[in-house]
Amino acid sequence: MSSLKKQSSSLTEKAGISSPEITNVSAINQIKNKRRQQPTAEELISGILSGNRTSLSRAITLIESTNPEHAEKANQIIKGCLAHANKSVRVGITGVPGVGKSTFIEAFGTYLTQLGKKVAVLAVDPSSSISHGSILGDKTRMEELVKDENAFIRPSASGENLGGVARKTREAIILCEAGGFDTIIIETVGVGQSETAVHSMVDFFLLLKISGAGDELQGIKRGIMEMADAIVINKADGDNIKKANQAKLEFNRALHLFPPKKSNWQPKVTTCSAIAKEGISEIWNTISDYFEMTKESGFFQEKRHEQNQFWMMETINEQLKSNFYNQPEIISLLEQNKKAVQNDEISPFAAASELLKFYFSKDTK
Ligand SMILES: Nc1nc2c(ncn2[C@@H]2O[C@H](COP(=O)(O)OP(=O)(O)O)[C@@H](O)[C@H]2O)c(=O)[nH]1
Ligand SMILES: [Mg+2]
Repeated sequence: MSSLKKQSSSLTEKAGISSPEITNVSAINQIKNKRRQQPTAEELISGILSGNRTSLSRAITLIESTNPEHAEKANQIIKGCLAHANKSVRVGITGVPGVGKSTFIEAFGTYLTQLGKKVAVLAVDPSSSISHGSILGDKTRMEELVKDENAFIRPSASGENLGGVARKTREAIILCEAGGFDTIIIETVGVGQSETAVHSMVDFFLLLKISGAGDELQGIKRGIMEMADAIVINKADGDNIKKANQAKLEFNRALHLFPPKKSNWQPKVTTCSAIAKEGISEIWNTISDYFEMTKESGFFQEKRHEQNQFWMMETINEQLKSNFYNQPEIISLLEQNKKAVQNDEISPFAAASELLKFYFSKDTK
């Protein structure tokens, strides 16, 4: 009787049908599973050290992330890898777009893996947020190297300023070295100050050129010539061979006019054809000679120590700057002061000093 009554009651008309959950249980489980799948910093470190590429890739992604939680984890991983880093040679390659960097790295990289080396290719390209990563777009030019199990190719960190991209590449070098890569190639396109950034993170700096219309030295930044440990004239094939050899003479002459380098190394000029894979072993021999000479003289280590000091200072400078410019009050005060300076209402120095005074008086984090 009572059960009958219950059934007919309007209050129980939905008996037997559970009310819908406000939250989607399966979605929650999916998220939980995903979280569980995210490897811990320790797991990534041991993965990297045992040569697992997925761990290496994931850790580099954490380095590149702008999420503060990821940054924390990335720092832990770098710390764990640091003791295992430093056992490599680092070669920087620069040259204007179209000179053949990607094609060269394909030929050079496969030559090195055939010698039994483990090669990691990274890039510093501050413009990559527009071009979607210099290496990524070029992976088609590195068909062999992409498939090579002794090579690791990573497109450049995108966006941000050069300082940020460069720092991330430097951190990625540490992880690659800990992952057993003994030859690190850093590619950069010759725009802005990216060569300087790359120069300060590599042991050997190679400038790729092609022979021009005769006036080889025109348009080439003096600073880059000074930084180069070798100049390689690419596309020395077919009708170009003669011109390439002429360019070689001209560059050689020009290089002799520069004061001697601190390393005492006399920069070399060679020709090659990245497409025909010619002249590649000569380039590696030159680089090897350089390493032999500078390791013996102590310059190799000295330069790395200097670079570490430089990067410490760079990181401090960069973070101070970004902290300053990202304060909401500073952003609006800066705008106001810019206008005031524009209208001659305040001197630029007084405006700057006002902003800084405000910044230092604030409890900033
Ligand atoms: N003839 C010739 N063409 C080359 C050589 N190396 C590269 N190239 C061509 O030059 C163009 C630009 O090469 P790429 O590697 O993409 O240059 P990047 O912009 O410096 O990376 C491509 O069409 C290549 O096929 C070479 O040694 N000889
Ligand atoms: Mg390229």
